[in-house]
Amino acid sequence: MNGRILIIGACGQIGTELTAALRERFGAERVIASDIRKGNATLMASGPFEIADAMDYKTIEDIVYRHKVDTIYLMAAMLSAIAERFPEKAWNLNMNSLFNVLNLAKEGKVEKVFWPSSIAVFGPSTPKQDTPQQTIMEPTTVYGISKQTGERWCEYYHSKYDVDVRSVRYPGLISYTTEPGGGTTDYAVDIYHRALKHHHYRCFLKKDTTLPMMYMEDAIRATISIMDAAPETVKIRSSYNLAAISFDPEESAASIRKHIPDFKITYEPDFRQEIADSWPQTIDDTPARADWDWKHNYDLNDITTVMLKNLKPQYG
Ligand code: AKB
Repeated sequence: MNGRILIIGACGQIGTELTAALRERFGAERVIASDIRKGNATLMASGPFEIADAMDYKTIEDIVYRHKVDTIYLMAAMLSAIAERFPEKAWNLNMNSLFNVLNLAKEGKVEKVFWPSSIAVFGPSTPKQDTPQQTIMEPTTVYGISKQTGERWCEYYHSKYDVDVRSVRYPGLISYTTEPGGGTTDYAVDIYHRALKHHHYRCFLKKDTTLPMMYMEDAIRATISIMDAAPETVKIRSSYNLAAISFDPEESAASIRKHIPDFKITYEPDFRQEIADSWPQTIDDTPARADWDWKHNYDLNDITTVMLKNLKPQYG
């Protein structure tokens, strides 16, 4: 990599930590953060930042030229729960931003692209346990439909135009730096904030709703690893299954009780239950482990320990 990196959607849950990790590795000046609005103070102070709408091709192209960008991470997206409220907006954002970046690569203006997919590409007819890389995919959410379509376009641009695009299907991601924004797996982060603040969490999913999850540090490592991998080792150009652990809200609460014994969880499922019920419970990520050596480090108890330790100062 000789040019600079552009992160679109740098102020979101993944983008914030990805920006920090890439700046640490390549130097602040080589990593351009951009988003539709400013991010947290640490991110804003850490290096170059551009306000940009991911759907505006001209603005993105201009940033690419001005900063001599050769690699783009497109992290802007509308997640599953919010997308159900704004289907058309979600479709436009999730698809147009992807086309902008794929077209920049097709025209030779950037060399490499990362685009995130999700376990949301699967649907109720997909096998729920050890969901394979290739299987039935009939997503029933707007977000899932946009991610599945995006995967097809990534593969198409790779095979027809030789675009070097790489992607993983993220599970629910757990982090303390930036809160998640509008997903179905958000409970797995909210629960730590509420546990510290109120010793009680009212969960919007049922207690036995098992979903695939991952600690953010693992997710960032996976993202950077697939981008580092030699092109011939990245054999899947739609998107790779990526797994770490799976748990339900009861198991999450039990791990918190090891630190906060009087913590209570109650259940009031809402519309997000139907989304969660349509997704896999466990994921088989053998191709990612075989092709570019992926492995996770954090299990549920490790995540709980690190989340509570780092969030505690916020709640006194
Ligand atoms: C969501 O819940 O929408 C996301 C995802 C699994 O992609 N966290």
